[in-house]
Amino acid sequence: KAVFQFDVGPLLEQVGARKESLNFMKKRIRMLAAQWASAARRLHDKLQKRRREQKRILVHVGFLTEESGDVFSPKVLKGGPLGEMVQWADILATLHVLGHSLKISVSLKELQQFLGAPPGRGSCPPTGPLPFDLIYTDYHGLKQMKQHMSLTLKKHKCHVRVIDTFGTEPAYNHETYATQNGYRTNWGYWNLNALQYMTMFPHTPDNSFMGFVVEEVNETERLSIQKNKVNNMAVVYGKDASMWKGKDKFLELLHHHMEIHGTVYYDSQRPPQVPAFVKNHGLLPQHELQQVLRKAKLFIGFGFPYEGPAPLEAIANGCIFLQPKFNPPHSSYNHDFFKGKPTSRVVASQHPYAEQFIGRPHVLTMDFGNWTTFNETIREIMELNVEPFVPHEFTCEGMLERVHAYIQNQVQCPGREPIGPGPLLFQSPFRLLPNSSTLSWALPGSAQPSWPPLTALRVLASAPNNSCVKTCQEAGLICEPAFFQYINVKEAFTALNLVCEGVELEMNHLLPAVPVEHKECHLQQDSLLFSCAGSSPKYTRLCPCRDYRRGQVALCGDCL
Ligand code: U2F
Repeated sequence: KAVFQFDVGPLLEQVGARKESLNFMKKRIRMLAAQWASAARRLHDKLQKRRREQKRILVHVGFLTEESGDVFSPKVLKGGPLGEMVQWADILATLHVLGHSLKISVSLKELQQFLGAPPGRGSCPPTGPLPFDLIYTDYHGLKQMKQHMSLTLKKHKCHVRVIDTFGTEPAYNHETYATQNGYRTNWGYWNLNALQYMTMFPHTPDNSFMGFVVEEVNETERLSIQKNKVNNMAVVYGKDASMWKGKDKFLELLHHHMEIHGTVYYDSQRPPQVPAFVKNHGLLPQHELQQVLRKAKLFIGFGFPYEGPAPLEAIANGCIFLQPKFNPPHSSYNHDFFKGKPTSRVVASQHPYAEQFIGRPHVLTMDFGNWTTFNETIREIMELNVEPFVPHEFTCEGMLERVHAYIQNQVQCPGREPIGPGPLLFQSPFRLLPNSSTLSWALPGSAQPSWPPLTALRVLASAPNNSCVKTCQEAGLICEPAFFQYINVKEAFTALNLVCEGVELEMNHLLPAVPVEHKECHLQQDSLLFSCAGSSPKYTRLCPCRDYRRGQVALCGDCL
C-alpha cells in the first residue's frame, strides 16, 4: 500500500549532487517542499481511505547520462534549457510524495545495476523477472534499455513511460506504418501504446499529459504583489541572447513605454548582445527570478523558446504574457526546431497552451507585424489589472492527482492493454442505450472494466478534413484514445446514422472512418494506430470523446 510522504528530505538524499543538473533539481524540490506537503494532505483527504498500490519505480533520466552525451548539465548555469530539468524534478517529487518506492539512475552503470545485470557481465541482458512495476525514462534511456535488455524489453514494454516533451503521434510510433507512409523519424517507431508517451503540456490527447508544477502564491504574497506591481516594468522571455536576436525594433518601441529587464546569461569575457537600455540581471536562481516577476507587469516572448515553463511562472506571479502569433503555424513540416520530431502538430503561437487554455486577461497573443497595434497593446497592458493565476493542472495538487490516476489505472499489464484486432472488431460487447441520440454506450456486466470509465464516452463523427482532436474540442470535449477500441465496430457507425454497405479492415491512422466517396465503413486493423490526431478531406472519422474536469484536462469527471 502506498502512503503519502510529506517530507521531501529522503528524496533529496537519494538524488545526490553528482551534476549541476541534479543540483538544480534538488534546489527546486527544496523550494517547493511546503507546497508538496500541503498538496499531499489535500489529496490524502480527497481520496479518503482509498487503497493505493505501492509501485516499484525506476526513474532513468537518459538525457543526463554521460553515455548520451549529457549536453544539458554543463549549460545549467549558462542559459541552456532548464524546462526538462524542471519537469524531471517535479516527476521525482510527485512519485516520492505519492509514496512509491523509487530508484533513480543517471548513468548506464546504475541502469544495469538496477535492472539486475550480474556484476562484470557488461551489457548482457538481465535474466530474472523485471524488478520494477514502472520505468520512467526518455528516448535516450529507451535506446539504452534496448541495448542493455533487448531480448526482454519487448516483454516488459507495458511497464515503460517515456517523458517526451513535444509528444509522439501514433502514425510515427508504429514502426512498419511509419516506414511505409513517410512518418519515420529518428525518435519514433517504438511500437508503444501512444499513451505511454508523456508530454510537457497537453499537446495531443494521443499521449498522456505529464506536465510540471508552478509555484502558487499565498494570500500575503498576493496582496504584496498587488501593492508592489510596477505598471511600466517588462521582462523579456529568453535566457540566451540568441533569443533576442533581430528584435531591436520591438525593444525600442517597448522601451518608449516601459523599463525593460532581462535574465540573459553572461560571463565577464562575453557580455550578451542586448541593447544598453536593458537591465540585465544575468541568469537568476528560480526563486530570484520569481521576485523579479512579482514586480513586473509584462512578460514578453519573441517567438523562442517554444512551450516552456517560464510564461506560466510569470502568470503565476501576476504578469501578463504577450506573445507572437505564428502565421503560418510552425511544425515539423516547415521549421527546423520541430523537423524530425515525431509529431505533425502545428504550433500557432509561441505558447499554444497559454493561448488556448489560459487566454485573456493573462495572455495576449497577437501578430507582431503591425507596430501600431503593438504600441496600443502595450498601452492596454499597462492599464490592465490581473491577479496571479495557476491552472489547477499545474499546481502540486493537480499534478499529484493526475499522476496518481495514471499510476493506478493506465496501460496496465498484462491483460488490460488495448485490445488488438480480434473478435471485438465485429462483435461489439456494448449495447446502445435506449436514448441513442445521446450517443452513449453502456457496458454489460461481462465486459472488462475500462479507464476512463465508459460512461464518459461520447461518439462523434468528424466533418471531412477534421481530426478527432478538433471534433471533440468543438463539442467542448476531449478525444480519448483509450476509447477507440470500443467504437471500432459497425454498430458505432449505425448509432451515428452512417450507413455501412460493407465493412473493411485496414491499417490507417485515420480509422475508424467512412470514406466520403464510398459507403463501406473502414475499421482499424491495428490498435497501435488508433489516433486522435490526423485528418483528410477523404474521410469522415469516428471520434471517441469524453468530458474533462475544469483545470484538469487529463481526467474525466469520474476518473479520480
Ligand atoms: C523550453 O526550455 P527552456 O529552459 O528554454 O524554458 P523556459 O521557459 O525558459 O524556462 C525553464 C526554467 O528556467 C528557469 C525558469 C523556468 O522554470 O524558472 N529560469 C531560471 O531559473 N532563471 C532565469 O533567469 C530564467 C529562467 C522547454 F521547457 C523545453 O522543453 C524546450 O526544449 C525548449 C525549447 O523550445 O524550451
